[in-house]
Amino acid sequence: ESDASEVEGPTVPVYACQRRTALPNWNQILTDALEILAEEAEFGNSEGRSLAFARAAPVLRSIPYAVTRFEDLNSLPCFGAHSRKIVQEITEDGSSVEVQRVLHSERYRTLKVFSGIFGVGKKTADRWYQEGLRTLDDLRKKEKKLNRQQEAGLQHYTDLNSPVTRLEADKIQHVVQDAVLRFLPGAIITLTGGFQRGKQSGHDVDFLITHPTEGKEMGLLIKVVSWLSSQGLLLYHHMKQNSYKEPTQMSVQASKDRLDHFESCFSIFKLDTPNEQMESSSTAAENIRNWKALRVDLVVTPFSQYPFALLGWTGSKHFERELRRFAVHERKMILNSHALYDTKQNVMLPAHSEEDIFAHLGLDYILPTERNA
Ligand code: 8DG
Ligand code: MN
Ligand code: MN
Repeated sequence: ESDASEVEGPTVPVYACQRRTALPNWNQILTDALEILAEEAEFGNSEGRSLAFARAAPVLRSIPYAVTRFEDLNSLPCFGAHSRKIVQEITEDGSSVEVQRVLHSERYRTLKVFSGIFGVGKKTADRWYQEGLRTLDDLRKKEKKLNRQQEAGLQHYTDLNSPVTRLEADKIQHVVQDAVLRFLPGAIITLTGGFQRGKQSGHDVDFLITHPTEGKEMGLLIKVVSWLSSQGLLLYHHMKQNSYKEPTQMSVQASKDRLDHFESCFSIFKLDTPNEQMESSSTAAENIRNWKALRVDLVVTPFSQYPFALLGWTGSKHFERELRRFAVHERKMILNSHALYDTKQNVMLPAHSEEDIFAHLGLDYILPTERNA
């Protein structure tokens, strides 16, 4: 009989797309800490440093137990000296000096607020910080030149930074479904992103729209968006044309392209929130706002690209990044939200389902609810 302490659990694979990462997260305190450092490094443009933390945290998300001792890390991949030290600090002292320093730093806090504005990326946030701006009021007062998207982001900042619930996502789905089917009966509308992974809340609602007859989806989105707009349901939107050219071959660059080329609409919906509480006190009912601003992404895909789009938009972001990295380095294949290409045989690999894509890659199928890396 072997000693219990020598019994090793199954080894954790290196790539996140080889792991099943279900909710809940047993190591939230540790993953929060590592993700704060990853974000701080990203703010500082230290891509390598950021990736090291960003790869360590999901390992802890994937294991179904809490790491309570630094030694527990010995059997886990993707942990460099720095990430190990953070875990050691937290398991031994309850918190990490470095993480606390970041959390309290003016720069991190400011960049966090600014990059939380819809339409403001890390570069812009940093530029504003360098210019001495610190708060949302600074942005409003200084009458900073904001573009239309940032203007809307600032205006709806509070709503857009409060989590979208599953119930709200379902309500939006009904609205979108109704609008799409009005113009294209037989269309398929799929809720993707975090909600597809089983999350109970998210920062936006993501939809893929397609039709089994390829070509029928063309021209649909503009009609849908115009109609939604005419109903007063959109507080903001911008559209992107389809810019995809079906390639005969793909380069590694195609898998590094973070943005895809589908026709899409990035919007802020106005969702009615009828006041469900009873007429309570005498406070003026007119002062109670009965709507909420919500971020919604609508993406239209030709049916033949739908499985790739679904895999790409279901996320998580880290899971996607790892799928593409695995494809290139382990299989010499190029994956993006449109297609999969085998560089050894020089062929595009078609797929009818997400399962087909995992099979092409020689990976076990991972359910959407297990992609919370
Ligand atoms: P959350 O909204 O619940 O917070 O999380 P999420 O649903 O996982 O994140 P997301 O920011 O809404 O992104 C959903 C997935 O969409 C994510 O894996 C990245 C993927 N995605 C693409 N193409 C594009 C694109 O062109 N723009 C954006 N923003 N996301 C894209 O596949
Ligand atoms: Mn989302
Ligand atoms: Mn989104």
